[in-house]
Amino acid sequence: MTEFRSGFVCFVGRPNTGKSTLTNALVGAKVAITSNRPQTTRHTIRGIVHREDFQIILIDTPGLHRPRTLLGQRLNDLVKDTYSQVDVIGLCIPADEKIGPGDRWICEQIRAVAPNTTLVAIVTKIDKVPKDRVAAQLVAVSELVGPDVEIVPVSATTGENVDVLIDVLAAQLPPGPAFYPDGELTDEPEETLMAELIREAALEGVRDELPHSLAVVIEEVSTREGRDDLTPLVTVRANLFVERDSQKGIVIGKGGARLREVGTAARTAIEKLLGTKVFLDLRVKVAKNWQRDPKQLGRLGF
Ligand SMILES: Nc1nc2c(ncn2[C@@H]2O[C@H](COP(=O)(O)OP(=O)(O)OP(=O)(O)O)[C@@H](O)[C@H]2O)c(=O)[nH]1
Ligand SMILES: [Mg+2]
Repeated sequence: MTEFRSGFVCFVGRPNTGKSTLTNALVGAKVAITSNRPQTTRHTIRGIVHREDFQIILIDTPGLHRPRTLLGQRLNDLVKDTYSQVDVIGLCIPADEKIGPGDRWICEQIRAVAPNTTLVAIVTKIDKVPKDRVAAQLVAVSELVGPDVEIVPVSATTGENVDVLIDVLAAQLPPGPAFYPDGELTDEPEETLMAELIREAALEGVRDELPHSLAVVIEEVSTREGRDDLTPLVTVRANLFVERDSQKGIVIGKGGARLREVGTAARTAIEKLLGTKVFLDLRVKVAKNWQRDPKQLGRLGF
């Protein structure tokens, strides 16, 4: 019989490199929201991969970048804290973008903060480019991380090589017992998942600086009997914060049209999560410049 292995793996990389999509693909369920806007992930999220002879606790982290706000600074600190607490660091680099100063900077940070932690390089989004470009990226990444680091090309969207990546990561884990009971896929509280699903819906289609300005806080969740007395109806009240009055108008849209769309998309996602009918009451509020204000950051959970 093989000895059971367990341990922690964190995914790091520039914003938008596919860390959260990959986390979901490995877990086999949506535990992290994703979007094509950079800085979608704002807290570390645990996703758990269960197999007969190992358990991987994946830690999805916010993308690393040069911080421009207090929020950015806090997110960077959070990621650096995680480096030292894991068995393996998975450095994510997309197949369809040139390696840049951002990747080199992250690599240096990893080496400085966690010199003894196993590094695995992951070339993400390989479905987006032809095979020869994947091969060229593998060479470029190998020059970045050095010859001793294993490199795995993967596509979270098509699932190509996802199993290979799981095995490579599992092979690096120490012997040990499972940390989470069978079937538990994340440690995210339900309220956090709900807030994130609302933010994901709100991110869809907004541009420029607005994605950074969005924050969601769940105010109330209550359950009561539905009209037919069989299906419970969950009421979720949530506030969607923006930083300026002008942004409020954009989020609400003409005659409330955009907010209704966001509400419908979020409600559908929350219903799927909870497995019940949901009444979602969404309000848009202004929290002036919350990204730069320590007090407001605290209130919003950062
Ligand atoms: N074609 C393709 N697109 C992908 C793949 N993985 C991620 N994407 C897309 O890339 C974008 C960013 O994905 P995320 O998973 O949110 O990226 P992230 O690294 O978590 O981003 P931050 O949380 O902002 O740091 C989304 O639009 C995804 O749909 C992939 O394997 N193939
Ligand atoms: Mg993410």
